[in-house]
Amino acid sequence: MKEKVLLAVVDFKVKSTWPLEDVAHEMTELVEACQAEVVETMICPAHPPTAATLINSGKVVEIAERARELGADTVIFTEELKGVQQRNLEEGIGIRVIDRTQLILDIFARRATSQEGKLQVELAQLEYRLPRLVGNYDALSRQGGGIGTSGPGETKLEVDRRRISTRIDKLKKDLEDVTRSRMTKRKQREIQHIPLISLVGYTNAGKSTLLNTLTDAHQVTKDGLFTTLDSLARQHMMPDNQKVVFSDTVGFMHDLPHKLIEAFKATLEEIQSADLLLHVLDVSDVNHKNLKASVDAVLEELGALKKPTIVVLNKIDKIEDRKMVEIALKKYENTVAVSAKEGESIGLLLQKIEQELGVRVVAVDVKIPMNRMDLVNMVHKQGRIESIKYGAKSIHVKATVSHRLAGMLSPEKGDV
Ligand SMILES: Nc1nc2c(ncn2[C@@H]2O[C@H](COP(=O)(O)OP(=O)(O)OP(=O)(O)O)[C@@H](O)[C@H]2O)c(=O)[nH]1
Ligand SMILES: [Mg+2]
Repeated sequence: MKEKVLLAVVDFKVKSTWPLEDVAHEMTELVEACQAEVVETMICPAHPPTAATLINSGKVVEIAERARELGADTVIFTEELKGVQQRNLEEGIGIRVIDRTQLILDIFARRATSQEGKLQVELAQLEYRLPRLVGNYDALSRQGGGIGTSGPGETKLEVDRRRISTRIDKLKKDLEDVTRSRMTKRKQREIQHIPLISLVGYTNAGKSTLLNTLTDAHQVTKDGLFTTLDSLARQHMMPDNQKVVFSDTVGFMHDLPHKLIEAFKATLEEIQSADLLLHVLDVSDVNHKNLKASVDAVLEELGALKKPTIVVLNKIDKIEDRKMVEIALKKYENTVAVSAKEGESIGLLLQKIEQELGVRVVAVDVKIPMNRMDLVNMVHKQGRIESIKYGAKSIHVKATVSHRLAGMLSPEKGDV
């Protein structure tokens, strides 16, 4: 049976770019990503917010009654709760209470498959829990599964602060090792001068679908939040014979928990070292302006907002009135409108990528001395070989390569 969730939408009564209905809708999708169902949504005033329970005490009683009537298992708050607030609410309502951050961390814990992903999620979960381990923090048993219980688990919840801190230090060290090996791979790519193009965007925008359409990757795509957690990079030969690497990574969301971004820094470094970003935006979502602003905020935090970027307006097949696409195209800078799913306008996107990279390739017909096998290897790695003939003294190569490599192959032409 599905876990029953009562959603407590906290209303600070301040004007926000994210209306409460949108917040509630997105939270419902997050709950569904945990295979649970929202049985009731309650707007809970918090003006002013209270230190003890965040929301008004009368509302706490109301939630408790409603939760009992509906047989709810968990109450999820749309705003972050302090340790003491969470504890008081659990006491007042009588069932488990978690907040949005815990919900997102839980989804990540369920989805993480790589060693790096698991380390990152555990780190974020422990860092979230550490300041909340005060007094009788485990008043309600967290046994028996359900949202908020995936990940480090019961025994770790009961260990004291010191042991959690030790574990955090260990996780950080392990992550450093993983990051180091990632850096080595990146260095190799840099030596080979293969441009890196990172796909970024709100979760569910269609990043993985686009990667699959652009390359022969088989990334899992799904209508739901946070399908991809681990980065995947794929080499691809552009129509102008320039080799590039496309990389797909975890999606963003508005108000993504800071600790989570911190913990995922290693994965997100792919974005920081990219030569070009493809910001994939679901333009069929009426809310696309907010979605873009939220992604930009995370990019800013990563120091990647100023990178060369193409805004890829995706899912245009879902828009009946093509005038809307025209309007959106004018709204943002450097845009292309595509359908990653139907393959529409992908050629246009590739052209734009080539323009942005500005690296044009040239055809070469050269004889490379026998003692310069290193150059032949570079042609193999970076360019496309049309023909190769091994002579007695030299190797006759016909290939298409970057300007830079062409200059190295025939230095007398000085084509650098
Ligand atoms: N109609 C339509 N649906 C699309 C298009 N591109 C992606 N989708 C659908 O949107 C959903 C999400 O696609 P994904 O590629 O998994 O999205 P993502 O950005 O990788 O999502 P996360 O990994 O969760 O961040 C899937 O159901 C896709 O089939 C498109 O161009 N048109
Ligand atoms: Mg994905």
